[in-house]
Amino acid sequence: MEAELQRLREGVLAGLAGAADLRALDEVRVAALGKKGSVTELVKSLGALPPEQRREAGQSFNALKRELEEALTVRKAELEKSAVAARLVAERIDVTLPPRERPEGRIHPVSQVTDEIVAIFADMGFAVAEGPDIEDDWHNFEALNIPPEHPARQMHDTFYLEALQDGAPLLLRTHTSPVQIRTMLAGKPPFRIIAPGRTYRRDSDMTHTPMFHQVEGLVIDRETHMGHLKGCLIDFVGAFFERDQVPVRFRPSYFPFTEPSAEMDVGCRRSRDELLIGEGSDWLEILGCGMVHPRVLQAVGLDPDEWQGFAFGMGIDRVAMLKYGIPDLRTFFESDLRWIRHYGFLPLDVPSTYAGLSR
Ligand code: 2NM
Repeated sequence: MEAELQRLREGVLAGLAGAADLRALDEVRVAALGKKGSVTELVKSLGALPPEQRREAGQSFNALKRELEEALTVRKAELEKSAVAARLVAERIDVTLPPRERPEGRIHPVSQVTDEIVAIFADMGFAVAEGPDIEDDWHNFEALNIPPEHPARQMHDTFYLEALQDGAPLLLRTHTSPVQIRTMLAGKPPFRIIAPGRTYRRDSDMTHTPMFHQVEGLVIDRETHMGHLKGCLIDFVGAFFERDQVPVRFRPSYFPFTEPSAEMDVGCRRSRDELLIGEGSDWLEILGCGMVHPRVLQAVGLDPDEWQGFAFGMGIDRVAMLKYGIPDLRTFFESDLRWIRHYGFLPLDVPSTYAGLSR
């Protein structure tokens, strides 16, 4: 009996020592201490011994079992340690190596221009806010002073979903303004945010795609006025088109959510087949803006006698086309590799206002 125990012990200890990795170790564990393992079977055989031998044998079996379990724990820790060491060697990265000379991937102009716009407004102290693409009527329309019968609802050509919420259909947001609504509801003024993202309208032709990208901005404070709006947006177009004295003009306009409202044009020159922005005697509409309507402030629980501010919105796809001379909007979403190789940006051309937006 004693000899048998000794053989078993040495066999298992040799197995543990010889296990080259955690998997092999586990096999040794199962073969010895598992449900049908050699040690387990030995313990089961105790019952067959005469009662006077059982006690002593039981003690030595248990001692063996404990010893083997302990040896297993020690070996497991060793193997885990060397597994980590092996991984550290195998996955070693030399971060001082230069990047690939010719990276294959390209950044889509929409992503690049979004990053440019974010960089410019981040410099002015704006934070980026986000919200869901699927919205409800209240956040997309009602809170923005667009009641059910308002003509702007047709203007917006909304995609309604079959899913209902409180009996009313959910919808795809027609602008990113609901993000501003959610931000104002969730926080405390002052606010200074921009909301870039996907928006959706039932519209499809040369210059419209059913999904497009917008960025909207919002500033709410106690004394924010139209002068701040103008200064902010004039600085923006100068930074965006990378020119010092971009001619601009503000034309009166109408939006349900702002009063007064305006559209901003930038000076441009149209030659044969080129569009030059930032000089010239023609005008190009670039964005919509205005002072946030008191009813919008009331809808989010702000007192219009205490808080006021401005908002603006612009189409990212459209300004991307203008800045980078891309003629057809629909090509943006065709996933054409030749197109992205031509109009796309290198991953390391990260826009920043200090390095030069597009260099
Ligand atoms: C525009 C033009 C003018 C706008 C207003 C708001 C909000 F939520 F504060 F009321 N967000 N965005 C706004 C104002 C958007 O897009 C052409």
